[in-house]
Amino acid sequence: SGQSDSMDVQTGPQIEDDRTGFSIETLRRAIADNLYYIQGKFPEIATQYDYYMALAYTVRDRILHRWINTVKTYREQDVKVVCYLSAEYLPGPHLGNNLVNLGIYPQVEQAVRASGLDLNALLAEEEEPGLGNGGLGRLAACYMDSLATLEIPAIGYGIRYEYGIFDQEIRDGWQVEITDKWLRLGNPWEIPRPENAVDVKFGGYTESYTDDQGHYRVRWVPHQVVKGVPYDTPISGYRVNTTNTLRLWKAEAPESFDFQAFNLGDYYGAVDTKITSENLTKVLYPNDEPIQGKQLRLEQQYFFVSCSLQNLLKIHLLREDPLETFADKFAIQLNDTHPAIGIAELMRLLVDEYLINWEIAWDITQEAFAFTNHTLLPEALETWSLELFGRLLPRHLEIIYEINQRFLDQVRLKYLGNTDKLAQLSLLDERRGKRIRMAHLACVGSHAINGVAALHTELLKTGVLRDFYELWPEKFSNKTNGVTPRRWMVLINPRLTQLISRNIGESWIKQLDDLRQLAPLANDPSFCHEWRQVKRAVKQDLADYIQTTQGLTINPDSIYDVQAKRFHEYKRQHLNVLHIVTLYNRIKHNPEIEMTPRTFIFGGKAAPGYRMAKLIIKLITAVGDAVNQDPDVCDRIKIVFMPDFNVTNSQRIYPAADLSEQISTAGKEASGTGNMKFSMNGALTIGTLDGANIEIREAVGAENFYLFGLTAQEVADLKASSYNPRAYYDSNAALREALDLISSGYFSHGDGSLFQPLVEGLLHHDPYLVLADYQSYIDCQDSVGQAFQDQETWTRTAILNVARIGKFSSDRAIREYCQDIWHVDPVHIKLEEYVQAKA
Ligand code: NBG
Repeated sequence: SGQSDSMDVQTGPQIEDDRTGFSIETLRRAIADNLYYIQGKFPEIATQYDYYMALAYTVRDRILHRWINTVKTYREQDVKVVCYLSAEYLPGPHLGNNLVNLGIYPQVEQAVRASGLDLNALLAEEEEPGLGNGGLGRLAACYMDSLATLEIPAIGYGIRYEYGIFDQEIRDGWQVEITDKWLRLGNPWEIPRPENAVDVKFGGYTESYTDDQGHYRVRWVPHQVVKGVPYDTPISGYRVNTTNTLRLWKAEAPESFDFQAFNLGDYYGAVDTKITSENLTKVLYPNDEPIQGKQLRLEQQYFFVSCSLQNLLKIHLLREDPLETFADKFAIQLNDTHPAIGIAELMRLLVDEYLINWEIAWDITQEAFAFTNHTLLPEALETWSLELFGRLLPRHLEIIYEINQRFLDQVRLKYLGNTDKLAQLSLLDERRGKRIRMAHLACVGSHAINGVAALHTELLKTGVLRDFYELWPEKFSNKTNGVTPRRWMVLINPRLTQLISRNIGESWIKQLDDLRQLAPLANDPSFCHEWRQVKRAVKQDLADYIQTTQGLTINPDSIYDVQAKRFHEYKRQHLNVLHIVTLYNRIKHNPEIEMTPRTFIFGGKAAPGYRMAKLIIKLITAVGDAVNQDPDVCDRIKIVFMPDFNVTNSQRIYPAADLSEQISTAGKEASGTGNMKFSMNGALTIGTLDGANIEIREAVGAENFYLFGLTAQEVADLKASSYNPRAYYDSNAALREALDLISSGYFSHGDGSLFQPLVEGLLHHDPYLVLADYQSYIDCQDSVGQAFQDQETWTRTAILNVARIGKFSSDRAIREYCQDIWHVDPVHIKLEEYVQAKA
């Protein structure tokens, strides 16, 4: 049986149920049944996708059993539940992950083989839900995994976008965006719950009235109502029965709301309403920064937050708990400011709909909410114009005014006569055409505020949120990000997982600190040898994949030097390119030069409207076209751009990397999480003192980390002292030569203008200090190249990186949130047998 650890089914003499059994024969039969009864196909005409669906339903049945028991237990035991509010989730493909968590990978592999099929081929059929842009959405997914694994009652709330993040194709070296129709072939992992639909209001006006008891009340008369329908996806924990819920809301037209009166005799008008309503959750905004002034975006945010809070209140009242205890039963986490409108919405629901008085409602709200900030970039701090906001959410605008007035009264008392403080702290930015500051709303309405890495939290306290820190230092804490080792090691790197587990057992999968037991093995030659064989095999896999998908041959013995993340100037993919061009120039000057062969691998999407990011992609592919074909290079440099970086594709990349590029301008990357995934899989990091890099370096040891570049303080100082990038160009011959080669049109068929915006931008502005860090980066890369020659030392260093990476498990992060912010405890789920449950 696949159950172990705390997955205790009460066993006894029992015939395996077709929908819960784990034996190979039962699984094989279940797949065949589902092919027939769910897909409506027989083997002669079934496609691989049909078999994938049949298998997915087979696995879902086994999860359902656990899911139902989990929901039942939470209801019966009246437990405190974590509610994670996030506009984005990037869970990645579910099937493989569920096999790992259920502990039935080997059985399923055999059952699939017994059906004449190949499990890897079926896994490849799954279309991942790309419901996020990058780190923030993926973090939410890692946290959902850890919550379930730690047996913490939790619901993730979000939006069921019909089109997720676009698929990226590269044509003529440029990024092209293709719509992501991920639901086209159905989604076996979700269950719609139309019976739990809720109504969400938009627009209109407010009016006051006096209720029966003579109280002053406000009523919101909306212009439009949209129905939110929840779609639930089970989130299984690793080797536990706990299966939590990811509840994503889809917008539909309501059946009621004057639909008939409105559209009497107007059939087309009625259909129109349906279309406009459904537009709301049609598409994810593909930007990693807020979109200024897009009404639909604000509608999306309010829509999913209102649905979720209404749902929570319903659950609470169903349990017959008084509203005053709401915050004892729910901890609501705001994943960045996108759901911050929830603070005003909970106030509205409590005050207007449930008639609670303001002070009590405010206590409940502050106690329930906590806020995580994910960025330091000032342009990423979300604000909404009063005009737009008031038009869409007239009642919330009033509530925000009220919150602000009461808040500023407090501030006034503390800072007598200091009008600057009032202006700085206010929820309203009076300068730039009157805007609502969502981060301020989140801070005022939450009892806890956190950053996502130590440096980031410090910079919040001294930078963007400094006034709030001065006011309420006790609200602030740091929660360094983490990632789940189930997906990011066990699932994607079975070879490494087996090597580790054979030597130190399996406990590390749930207690990542146990990887420490690997440290002594770094001095064991035969272990090191096996480690190298594993790495070599994984690198060969990636080489094969690149060969088949792109027809490009890469050398598995070269350094796989990888930068995979969203394209943004602060992440400095162009600094990486300057290194490549510098190496290329060295070869052109001296074709005989000794050089450790490198394969530069890039992956990542650029926001469709971010011209500079897209130009950097073009530069990479252009340099690749020239260098990969140049006979002088003799395979010492290869450049690969892997299109469509998403969870699925990333899973091939992390395990194969030797070198992880984490080269953002210090003080700009809040944390980074890719940095953790690379290290866990035995890559060494070349990085700046930014985000979680700092803590990774502390954990693995400075001697096992390639550090370069300015510190956050030095960056700030240099920018304050009128930074002159041109001076670096003038004084550094190699840098000048690299930039000149790009400007000359060498990589653009003689067109000297193509990359001018990039080169000119660097020479005259260089806001992210690429030129200032250039030499330090080149020197550091030279020592990487040297070090790779000594494979024994390199391997030892890689092993030590993995042995010391335990802190960066999302389990550790979630434990900290549970203790310091949410005050929730694990709830053990026991399985009732289905046969009994039915009776
Ligand atoms: C991103 C940061 C990353 C961080 C993730 C997860 C946003 C707004 N922020 O550095 O850029 O790792 O959040 O915290 O997407």
